[in-house]
Amino acid sequence: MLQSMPIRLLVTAALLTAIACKNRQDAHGVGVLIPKPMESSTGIGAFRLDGNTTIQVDTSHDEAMRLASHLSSVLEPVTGLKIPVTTAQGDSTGRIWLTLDATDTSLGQEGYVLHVDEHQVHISAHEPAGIFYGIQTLRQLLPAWIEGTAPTQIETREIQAVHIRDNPEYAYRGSMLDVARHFFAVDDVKRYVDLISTYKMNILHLHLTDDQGWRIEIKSRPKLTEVGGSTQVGGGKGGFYTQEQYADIVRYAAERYVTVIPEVDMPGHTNAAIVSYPWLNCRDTVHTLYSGTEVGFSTFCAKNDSTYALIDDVVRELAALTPGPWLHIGGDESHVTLPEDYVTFVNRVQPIVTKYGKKVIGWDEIANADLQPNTTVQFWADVPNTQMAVKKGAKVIMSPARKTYLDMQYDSTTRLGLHWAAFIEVDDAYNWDPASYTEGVSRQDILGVEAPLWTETIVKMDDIEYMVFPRLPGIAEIGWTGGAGRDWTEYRERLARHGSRLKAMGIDYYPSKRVNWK
Ligand code: TNX
Repeated sequence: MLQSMPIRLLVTAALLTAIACKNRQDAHGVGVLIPKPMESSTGIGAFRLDGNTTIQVDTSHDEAMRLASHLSSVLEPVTGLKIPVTTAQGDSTGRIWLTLDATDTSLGQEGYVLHVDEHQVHISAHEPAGIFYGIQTLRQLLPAWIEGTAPTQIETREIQAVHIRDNPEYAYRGSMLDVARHFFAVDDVKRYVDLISTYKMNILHLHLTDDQGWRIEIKSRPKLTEVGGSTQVGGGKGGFYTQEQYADIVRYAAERYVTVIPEVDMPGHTNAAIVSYPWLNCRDTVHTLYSGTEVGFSTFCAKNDSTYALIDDVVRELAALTPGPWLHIGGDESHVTLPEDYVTFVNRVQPIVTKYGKKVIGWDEIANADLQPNTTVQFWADVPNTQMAVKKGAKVIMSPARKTYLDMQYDSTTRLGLHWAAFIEVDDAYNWDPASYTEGVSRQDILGVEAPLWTETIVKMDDIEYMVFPRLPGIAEIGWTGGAGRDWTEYRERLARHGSRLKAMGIDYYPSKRVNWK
């Protein structure tokens, strides 16, 4: 039979099979991953999740056990399988095996190795964060249904064989959520944490205070929220997080290896605080609750000790609630603060932050002050400020507004957002390299990358999702994979395959025409 088959037909059949395999590999293997791993290859065969699958942890390490249970609980509703978690017992067939390898320090704090073959899945890491990221990668190797809630067909429960060794380029990979212009409930913030950690971001910067609202309870200064928390842009009732709610967000984020950085923006952007305690202002201006969107009209009084006494209370309480190493002091657009007052102010606030054990971050304007050794500057708009920061020895977080501002419109037809910095299409947000973007700011000066979402025009979770996706995965990849070896035409194919994942997550993303969504 075979012998009688014309050679040409045989060749065609072989070719077709090869193409089918290639497509299958691309669709389910490493060709689907965002961010792109450091080293990866697609193998032969697949691992199948079934009734015999177990999750095994090498030792009864608490955190590894927690991650194992987390993986089991992610898989259960969509597979209908109750995958048991055990300590490793030697029977390797059918297991998802999690190992903490104390000896392999080359994997660093966040790196991992993920090996999948027909018999088992093995994630090993030096630190638990690496196991978490290995699990995030594993999720992307499963079809899009993994991100949904509906039970799925048994035939699709396959994980393509792969070998991945992965480690992030930048230690700081974040997004900022402005909860001051519009207030967002705890559950929305938790969902935001879920979304960014899916793409291996590890920082949530919360912009907690601005002219329009003060969103964090300070027990020793109750009016900040009683008065200052009572409105928002557009005149709605605003809101604030109690300290218990904030601690809950911090805990939820930490379980997903996300560090919360609280920002108290000052000396400008402080109308809500000044209305709460009018003596914070030493100009003759009368302040009332503000629900507009103009900036740069308010300032704390830099000359009075009482200003710093309040800041001391705020920083002390906030630092005690924040396990992460940083506290952000804002410092942007202080247009009505005299330049010498501005410098005095930043110079006096930095030691308050370090006294409570935190490192200072500020927007690029703070480079005009004397920077303390561990102060980090967040570049958003001003290149000379940022170059000055580097000359003063500061590290830089790259948030160029023209690339990373998630509140910028995609194009002139976008129904939400602003466009003062640029229109930012999905390829614009991807096509840049932090290490070469700004003259005088090179790789060793850069701590990482952050994409801020300002919320003057963003009212609800649906709006957040529309502006953040599909741009955020690209910024996450810049932070994780770095500048080299990235290419938009290759990335857009991977991104296209995330369309169905985003849908499964219930995300209302902007369906950019520059991507052939799958
Ligand atoms: C500039 S970026 C601001 C924010 C606005 C944003 C709107 C920065 C440090 N300040 O106050 O919300 O533009 O895009």
